[in-house]
Amino acid sequence: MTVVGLGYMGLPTALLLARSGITVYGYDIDSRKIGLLQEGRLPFEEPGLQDCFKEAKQFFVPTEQLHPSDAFILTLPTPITEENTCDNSFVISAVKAVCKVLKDDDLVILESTVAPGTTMGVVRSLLETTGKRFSLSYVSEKAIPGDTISEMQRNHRIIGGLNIESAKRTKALYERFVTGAIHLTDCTTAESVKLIENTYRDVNIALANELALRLSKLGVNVWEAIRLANFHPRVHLHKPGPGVGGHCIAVDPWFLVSDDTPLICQARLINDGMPSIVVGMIEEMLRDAKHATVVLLGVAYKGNVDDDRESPTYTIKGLLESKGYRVRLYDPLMKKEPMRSTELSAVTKDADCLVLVTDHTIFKNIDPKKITNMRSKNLFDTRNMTDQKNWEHAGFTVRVLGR
Ligand code: SAJ
Repeated sequence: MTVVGLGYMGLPTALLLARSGITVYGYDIDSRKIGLLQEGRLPFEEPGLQDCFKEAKQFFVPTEQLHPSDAFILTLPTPITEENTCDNSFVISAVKAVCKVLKDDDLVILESTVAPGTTMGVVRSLLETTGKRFSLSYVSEKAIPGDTISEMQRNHRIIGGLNIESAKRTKALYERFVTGAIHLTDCTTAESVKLIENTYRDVNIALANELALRLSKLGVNVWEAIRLANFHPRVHLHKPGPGVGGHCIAVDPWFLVSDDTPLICQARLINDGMPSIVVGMIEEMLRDAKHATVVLLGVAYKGNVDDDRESPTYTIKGLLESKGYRVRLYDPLMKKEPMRSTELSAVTKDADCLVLVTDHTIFKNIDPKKITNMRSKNLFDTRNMTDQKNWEHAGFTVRVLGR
């Protein structure tokens, strides 16, 4: 079989399948990536991926050539267009490439996140142009960056089939490495489920953000209020923050947005508006500091990962710079140089404000007493992670989002 597109989801899927003992061709148009894999090196890091790569070695064949196969799993990116719709162009070129090698009775599985109806519409019609008999399914991935390998195996999977035979064939393939329950449905329902999952999270975070802004004006600590509300057995509120980043939650809800989804649209706008609100709060803190230098703690879009896709940090940086602030970034978890080896003391020198943007656990361990070289000591914590009293004892003026 072949996995088409060896990204954050495609590569782990290919390796898990190969590790189960079937030959898996890993096809990608990026020759640098294929070159690295052929040399035995991974193009990115993810806990457990290296071990999986070693264990899959015998059965995993990275290739720049799309070979005839019995089954194809398509894990291509589906970026968002300027009009906030789903850009299917990578999926379409991959399906066209598959059409060239398709044989009767092959199975084609789409894993990319798409607007409901894409598998039964775009993908099916392209495959039909070949005149071959085929099975077709949609399976969404649900793994979270930072725990991909383990979540890919243990999470429930929803398989949507063109017909029951397609769904059953797909189930048999995924059962080789999935230990979670597998549920069968139709393609469009399966596509929708993927979008619902991330939309649920986006709307929930938007509610938490709105509550943070409202309740803090009433003198309520929203973090404490949410913690207490979550003791109710049927309430599970998420946390406020500086904005929603990553390539999923900040993007997927748009694929559902239409004239009749004002709530989903508004949630996106609330979350996308958070960086600007954070910048307004930083400006209030720095009212008296001319030509202030702001240090953003954390570049990753969320805690304890080294992934900066759609990170709110960059939006906050751009907004601050457009207002004349100097901005420095600090994130020891990022692999990129010079970020990786920058010392905290180098970025705090003569700075006026630290802004905790990413909830990396290591930021909890920063000792404020050791920060002695700032021009003025201000801390704005967007994640409610720091011990406010401890920082105040060290001479900092502290403000926390939602308090
Ligand atoms: N965030 C908040 N408040 C919260 C939780 C998260 O502000 O209470 C922010 C984070 O800081 C981050 C963003 O939201 O910037 C998204 O982070 P995340 O951990 O919620 O989600 P992702 O994008 O890393 O992964 C999600 C997951 N989806 C769900 O949990 C429903 C993952 O399972 C999916 O596989 C992934 O999207 C995807 O590929 O769709």
